[in-house]
Amino acid sequence: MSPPSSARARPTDKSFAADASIAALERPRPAGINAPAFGSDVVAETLRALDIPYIALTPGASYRGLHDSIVNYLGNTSPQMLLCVHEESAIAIAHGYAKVTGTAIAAAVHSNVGLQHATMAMFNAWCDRMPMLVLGATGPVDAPKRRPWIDWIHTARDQGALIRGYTKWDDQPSSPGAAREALLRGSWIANTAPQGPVYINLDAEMQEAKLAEPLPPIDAARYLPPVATAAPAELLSEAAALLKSGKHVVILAGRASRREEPWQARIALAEALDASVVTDLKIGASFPTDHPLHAGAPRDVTLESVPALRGADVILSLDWVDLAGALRGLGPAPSAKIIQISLDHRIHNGWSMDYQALPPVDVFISADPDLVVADLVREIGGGRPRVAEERPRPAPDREPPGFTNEHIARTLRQVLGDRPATLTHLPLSWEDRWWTFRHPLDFVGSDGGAGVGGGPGISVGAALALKNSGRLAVAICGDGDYLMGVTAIWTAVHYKIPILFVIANNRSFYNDELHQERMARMRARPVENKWIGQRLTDPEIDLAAMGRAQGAQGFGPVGDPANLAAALKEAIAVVDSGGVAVVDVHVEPGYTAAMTAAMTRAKS
Ligand SMILES: Cc1ncc(C[n+]2csc(CCOP(=O)(O)OP(=O)(O)O)c2C)c(N)n1
Ligand SMILES: [Mg+2]
Repeated sequence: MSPPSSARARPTDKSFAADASIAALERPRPAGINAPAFGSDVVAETLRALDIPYIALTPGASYRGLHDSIVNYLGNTSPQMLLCVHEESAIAIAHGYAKVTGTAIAAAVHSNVGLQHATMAMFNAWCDRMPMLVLGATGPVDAPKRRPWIDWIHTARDQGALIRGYTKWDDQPSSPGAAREALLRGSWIANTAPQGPVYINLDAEMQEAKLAEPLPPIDAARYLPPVATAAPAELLSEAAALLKSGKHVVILAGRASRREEPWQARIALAEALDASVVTDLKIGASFPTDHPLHAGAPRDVTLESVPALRGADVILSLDWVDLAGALRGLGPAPSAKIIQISLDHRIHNGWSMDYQALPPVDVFISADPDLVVADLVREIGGGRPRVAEERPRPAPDREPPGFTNEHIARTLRQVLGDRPATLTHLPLSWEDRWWTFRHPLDFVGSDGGAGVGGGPGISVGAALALKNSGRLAVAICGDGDYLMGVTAIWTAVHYKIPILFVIANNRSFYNDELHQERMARMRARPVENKWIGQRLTDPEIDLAAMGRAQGAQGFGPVGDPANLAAALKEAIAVVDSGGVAVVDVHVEPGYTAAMTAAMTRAKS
């Protein structure tokens, strides 16, 4: 069966099929069951009909029925369980997997408390527009059937209310037939652009009850109709004419899939228009950053960070995350004509304001830009093709002063050479000029919701999807981020998911030191107190040991840039042999001047 064709990865793409070496793990004794007998068997069977390879979970009695069905009815295959130490990891792993593949896997979380742990990670996935099928549980909803105390505290009248503001849809089906329908609908909604998490809450009694009679078989594919989101012809012509009339076109290359075809189409469009292209480190790579038309990838697009915007007469946003924010410096009535191609408005709601400020728009195309850009190129014609010459991004020869994240970038680049790698996460203070993206899988984007702690889990999920791809999965995490999500490492080690973690360890929640510095300056108070309540010292935490404690190989702390290359080489050898490596790098507390300036400008 296939998810809808508007889903961002082709469902027939078997390069993301379940991994054989993982499939060999945690094999149950065959239970010899070949027909569904309980409500939860129907749920499990539907997950299989949906072609979902994995279900990331932290266990809980509220879904013991489903747990049993996956192990003993399905044989822990299609989907296979990925045991996680924390629900936040389970969701983040599903998030990271979707970042690479464009399609949803499942996650299961225990009745209300598990979901409460899961919420921040679900918010991250929502803001990042990444699909996942989250299964929870409650009840028994019928009160007399509850066990004393525990079933009562873990039953909530409206559990979905916890996550309704940052999911596309939720449901609490009360029969196996309704549960099957809910899973089909949820998968269809989650995978249809704009994508996002859905939540399905399974009544414990419904899961555990015997099936009164078998459900009539259905062809699941017929319940997942493809949703066409291409542009109407007249709007396409209008946009093409406007773009052709532009003397200085700027393309804001926003949310996009990891597929190569739309990537090539964006290059063709930029070259046909001789347009400057801006990208965004908040989201995955969307344009080659060494292309002569690339104009920068700042996290915060302003006239200062992207001067090309000031001179633009036509601006094309391809689902840019914060279009109004990018245009803010041009005033409330920018003279440039604005074209927006996005479906995002379809899921804006009253709870979360991740929809950002309202941008002025002259031509609005309600479509998935991945499906429109090639049409635009055809409409515009060859135009003014321009051959992209190799232009290595500034890799300044001079050694940067001190020991900063820039050293991590430089040294990692040197050690990797031309080897394909995917950056699965980057720390907040990363600068776009430190790394070149030449392929959509070179970078999968940030956590989406700025929820610190997402980095490790998202990286493990991305690495799972990348296993056997020939790409090295590299997560570069801040120490705060690593510490909050560190137990995702156990899941990576346990399921033999190779990944390199490099920790930019400034022994601080340093981003917030900057905020305290700013407060002190604004209030004329002592700036030197900014570290209090921020520094993670006395004792310093041994981050490599936290990796080792979970079966990873730990390196460092590396306190001298001269020793970094050797540590990275050893760590990569571990990953090449199928392992997980953590390199703790003691960078100095402090951001580069450019980063500090960008942050203070943004907050002023
Ligand atoms: C869950 C959560 N808690 C707190 C914050 C506020 N916050 C933003 S950045 C940051 C510091 C992150 O520390 P680290 O990962 O070490 O990166 P650094 O700032 O040191 O570069 C914090 C605490 C947040 N965004 N998310
Ligand atoms: Mg830090």
